Amino acid sequence: MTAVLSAPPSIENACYREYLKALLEGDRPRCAEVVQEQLARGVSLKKVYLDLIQQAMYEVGTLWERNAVSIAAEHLASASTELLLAQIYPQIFAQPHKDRRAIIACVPRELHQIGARMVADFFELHGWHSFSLGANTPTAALVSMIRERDPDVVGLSMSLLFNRPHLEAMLDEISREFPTLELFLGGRAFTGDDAGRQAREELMQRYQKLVYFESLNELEDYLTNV
Ligand code: B12
Repeated sequence: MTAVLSAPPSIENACYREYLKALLEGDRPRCAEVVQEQLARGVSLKKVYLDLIQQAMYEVGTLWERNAVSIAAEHLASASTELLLAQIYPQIFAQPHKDRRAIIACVPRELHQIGARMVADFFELHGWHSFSLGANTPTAALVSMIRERDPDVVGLSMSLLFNRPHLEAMLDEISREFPTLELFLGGRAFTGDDAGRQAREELMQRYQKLVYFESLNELEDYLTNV
């Protein structure tokens, strides 16, 4: 008899809706339960990150844009999400580690740090040591940490296209000081519309070591093949 291979489990819509409802209500225990239930069902961490946590934050943004939820609700959802990521982190950190290091930071003035944090976790999940510097990282601080930690990769996150001058100033400085360092770029500023696409193409032409990653899927390809 031939064994039937079942597809890896995914997040079901009802589960996603329940998570989003709990997130908007500020019901952190229920959010945490949903996350743990999905991981226990065998849903991959990548799917939990992308199809539950990220998807819900994008929807919170759409609801906020339409005035369907308040700014306070958006802040609450962000704070709860960061707490959930911190709760998942010990499971990620349990992976065996290799001698590879990545520093992940948001460009100056950039306050959107959840994506950068997920990226740092994802490096960790693949056995790298990651150092997540969070929102609004000053260039001088990043440069001194690069000197200190000697990373294999530095990843920069930017959600707002109007922060591009700060990103370029940061890239100028890093490229001058560390010309052979691999630089990764990502964030909502570069996804979706033409302006974002054009910006990332111009940046990759200008900075030879810069590589753009649309999502954790492309990053996973890199991390499993490196
Ligand atoms: C939460 C949130 C906030 C929070 C952030 C809190 C925090 N702790 O991070 C706060 C309240 C601070 C905030 C503020 C603002 N926000 Co806001 N925010 C959001 C929201 C709802 C969710 C962001 C998020 O967490 N996404 C989830 C993460 C996981 O997704 P991600 O960032 O895209 O990251 C993934 C990928 O992009 C990629 N990636 C990201 N970085 C990197 C880096 C590397 C190296 C790699 C490889 C990959 C990678 O991998 C990640 C995982 O898959 C978005 C809505 C949205 N659609 O994104 C609006 C949104 C980004 N915000 C918006 C705006 C306008 C603002 C404000 C200007 C509002 C205001 N008037 O004050 C300010 C600006 C603050 C600033 N200077 O940065 C707009 C931007 C619109 C635009 N066209 O640019 C959005 C899209 C909302 C909307 N629908 O209009 N915001």
